[in-house]
Amino acid sequence: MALYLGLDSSTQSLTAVVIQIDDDERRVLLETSLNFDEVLPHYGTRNGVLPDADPAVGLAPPLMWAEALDVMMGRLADAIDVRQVAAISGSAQQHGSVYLNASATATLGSLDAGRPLVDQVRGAFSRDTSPIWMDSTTTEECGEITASLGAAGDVRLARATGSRAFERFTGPQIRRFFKRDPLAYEATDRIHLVSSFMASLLAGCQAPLEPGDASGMNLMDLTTKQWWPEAIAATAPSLASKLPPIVDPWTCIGVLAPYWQIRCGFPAASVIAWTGDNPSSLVGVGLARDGQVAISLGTSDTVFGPMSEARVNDSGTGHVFGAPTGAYMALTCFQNGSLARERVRTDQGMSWAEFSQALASTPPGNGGHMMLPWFAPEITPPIAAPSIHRYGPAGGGGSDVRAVVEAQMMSMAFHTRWMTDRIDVIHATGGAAVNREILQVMADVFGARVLRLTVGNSAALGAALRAAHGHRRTCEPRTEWADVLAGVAEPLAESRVDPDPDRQAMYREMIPLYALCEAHARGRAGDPQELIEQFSRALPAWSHWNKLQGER
Ligand code: ADP
Ligand code: XUL
Repeated sequence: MALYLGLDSSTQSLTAVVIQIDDDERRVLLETSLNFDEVLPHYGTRNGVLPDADPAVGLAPPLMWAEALDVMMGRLADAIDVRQVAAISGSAQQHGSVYLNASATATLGSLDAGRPLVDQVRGAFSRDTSPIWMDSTTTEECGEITASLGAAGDVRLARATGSRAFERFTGPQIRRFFKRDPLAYEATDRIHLVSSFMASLLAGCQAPLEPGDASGMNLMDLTTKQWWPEAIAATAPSLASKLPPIVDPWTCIGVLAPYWQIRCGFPAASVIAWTGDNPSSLVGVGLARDGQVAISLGTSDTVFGPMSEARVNDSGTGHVFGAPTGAYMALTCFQNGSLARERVRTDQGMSWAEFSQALASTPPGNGGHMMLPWFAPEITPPIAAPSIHRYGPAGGGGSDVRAVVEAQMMSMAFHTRWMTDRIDVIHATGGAAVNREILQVMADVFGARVLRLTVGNSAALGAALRAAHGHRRTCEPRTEWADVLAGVAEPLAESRVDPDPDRQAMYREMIPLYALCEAHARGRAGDPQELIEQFSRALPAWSHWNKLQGER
């Protein structure tokens, strides 16, 4: 029996998925999660992040991720026969960086199975916090990096690296660290992403990066899949010597360190390079062709899909990353995802069941009540400070629930038009994908069929599949991705939600209005109030939608 372990170190939790892939049996054997706030409360995080009075700051303790790994590997040893694990890979929240000092290489190479991991790695950091993807403090550094790339530096950066400078991307974060604490920067021997840091702990050596996660740094040349010297020079001094090498995504970077073998009973399993959670999810949701996208409704919401060729978006929203298959993927990230839905739910004192009920009992179009739910700074569109804007008739209660979900779906549809000419199928994943009423709004707004994945954590499943793929490739270099995915990463047929043609037609008219509200809120267009009033007067009554539903 060959088992493959995938780990996903996300913002709020560490998840493990174990799959069995034999010639006659393919199945998910185990899926388990460990919530940082609950299991490791001594780090004082809230939703996995260190509380800070400034909403633009997003920091987390990397030691917490190391301790979570120690706890999880112990739990796995209790739950399954870990001696059967042939290979391990993983994924992590993208962009976050971990700063190690010169003692780290020796520490990683001599981990003592008799002592907890955290006690041994505590002294290996040159900075004890990691800026993560929720941090938006680097607007100034983004400007500096862009400016030093010359005229049209933003377009040059986007074309070379797949993204213009984004606050959460690692390059601008590294520059800020270098500016604010030059001594600690100098004492930094290696800058890891969360993914390569976790891989280093498993393999007991300094792990490399692969193009999927490295393309989230504003530092990698998308074509050569190696560091882009101009971006490196524009970011911080001596940076090239501090960055890990970039290897193919299926590279076996070593075997599991003796620490894990002795402490938890694992064999010398292959460790396959880790990647970012979004590239990992691409295989975890089984996406293969253009026209298919996945929408992950996690802490943030992300829309992503495969791309055979890197088609960079000059308008500045969205990113092109490397994909685990060796090709590319497009992605657009919306920070106010579950965070905003939860905020509205809590403000209304509702359970998730009541939230769903509120969606089911409010009319599509919400009588013209629209909300721009930027409870936290937003990535798409870029909004620096939290702000809530309302348009149309006053809301409250169930109307606020519909307003937040409709706004999120319309924003996603509007800002991802560059990614593909046509979307016919959406694979939904992430914590909120269990909510059928949310998926119905998604189907209606995008005018596409929505299917939910069997395994909740597509990033961890993707990691397990990448472990299987990388391991098989070492014996059979021509291993096809389709052979690895078959029978494991497939959506639930009964989860299918189809768009309603009348609602779809209504949203087709409403999306441009939503875009006008957004432009107005950003000071780029006049007040759309009158147009919204016209639109709401033409909206059919709730009884009309109910009747249609009854007839179908
Ligand atoms: P991440 O991987 O970013 O840590 P998850 O994908 O695990 O996040 O999603 C967690 C989120 O899912 C929670 O913050 C919660 O808001 C949301 N969630 C859980 N259950 C429901 C539900 N029934 N309806 C809508 N959202 C839900
Ligand atoms: C993607 C992004 C987020 C994180 C969440 O660019 O910032 O999706 O990867 O973990």
